[in-house]
Amino acid sequence: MTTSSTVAPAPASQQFVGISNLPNQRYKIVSENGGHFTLMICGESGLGKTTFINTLFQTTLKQSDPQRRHSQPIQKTVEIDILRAELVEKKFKLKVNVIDTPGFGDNVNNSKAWQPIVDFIDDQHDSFMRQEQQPFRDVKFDLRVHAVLYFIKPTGHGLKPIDIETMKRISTRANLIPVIAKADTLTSNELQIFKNRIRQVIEAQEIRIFTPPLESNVDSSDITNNQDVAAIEHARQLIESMPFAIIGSTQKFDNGSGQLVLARKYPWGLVEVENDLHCDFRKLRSLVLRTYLLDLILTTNELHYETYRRLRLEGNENPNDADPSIPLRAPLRKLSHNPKFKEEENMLKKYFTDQVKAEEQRFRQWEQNIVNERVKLNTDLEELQNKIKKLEEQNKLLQSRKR
Ligand SMILES: Nc1nc2c(ncn2[C@@H]2O[C@H](COP(=O)(O)OP(=O)(O)OP(=O)(O)O)[C@@H](O)[C@H]2O)c(=O)[nH]1
Ligand SMILES: [Mg+2]
Repeated sequence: MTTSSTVAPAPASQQFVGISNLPNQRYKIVSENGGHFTLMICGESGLGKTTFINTLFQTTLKQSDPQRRHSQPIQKTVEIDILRAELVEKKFKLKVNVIDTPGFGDNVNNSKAWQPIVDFIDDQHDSFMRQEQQPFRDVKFDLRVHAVLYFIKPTGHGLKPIDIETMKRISTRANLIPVIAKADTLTSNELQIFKNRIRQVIEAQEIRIFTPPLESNVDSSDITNNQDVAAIEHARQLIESMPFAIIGSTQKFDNGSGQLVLARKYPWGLVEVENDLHCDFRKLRSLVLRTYLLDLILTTNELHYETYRRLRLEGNENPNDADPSIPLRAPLRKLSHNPKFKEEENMLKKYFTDQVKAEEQRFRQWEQNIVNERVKLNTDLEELQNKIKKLEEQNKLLQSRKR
């Protein structure tokens, strides 16, 4: 069991995710912007990324199809998977997109393991920018990534070059939140040392990670001074706990006092997911889905998307100023990269072919109708001509009789 924090567990009333408790003015901004949030999970293979998503889903997300993900054991994630869910608390609804990514580290050459991840983030910025450039600027599809959880292997030693490289690239594009995976495999002491080492490397490598703002950015008329102080204290505690140590599990066990809790079971006892004395899961959930949800959305729009947009618009004119890790030109469209898109592409192709076929059929029918009409008119004409002929003959006969 690991002890990563001295913070006492929150009272039951705080067990809510808490989005409905956002101050009014924030609530309005979130709902006016469509109330949606996109979270991406990445890191080395087998670190519990998919398990973590299911853990979050079980505890906070209402699933549209609860049978789908829990009926079978988790398989290795092999392609970028987009899960959509709706987070409901009181009357507040938030659409959450979770992007599960395949873990890297299995290949002989992992030097570009970050490529699909940064491509995905860039593609979303690009797609948003294209939609904004349309005459009506009616953005219909926004999958810009608001936060990336980067899973670090609990080795106890430090960060691997691939972790540093990947985190650097992500941090220039999105809000990066590093987390220590499978925290139950380290002792409390080991974990603390590991956390310090990671913090040092992040600082030395100048990797920009998302940190809760320590000053209050909420309108003071909306909040009392005490709440302000509490918010700053909460932010300070979160910063001190970073990188968050997490445990994932979708299984529930009796915690000894008759309560069923999400946990991992060991011969010596339980490691509870939602216990602040065992791991930082609740802190991470609070940061991502509650307290700093709006900061994550706003910084994505104002910092990351704006940087991408500026660099793209400047293009090659001012290359010295540009961060080389952000593409200056539009990324290539890779519709068939992800089987999900491939499926959509195939459906569109089929729709198009069906439409062409139907039009062809209609045209043929129309052509046939014209031919039929012409045949009918010709027959009518022939009949009329015959009648005229007959009448002429009768006329001739009458004329001759008259003489
Ligand atoms: N000890 C421990 N094991 C975990 C934890 N979370 C997940 N696991 C186990 O780790 C294994 C891999 O979990 P996944 O969730 O499939 O890992 P992943 O990161 O999605 O793996 P890829 O899809 O291959 O990248 C499973 O056997 C999980 O039960 C954890 O917090 N602690
Ligand atoms: Mg997975």
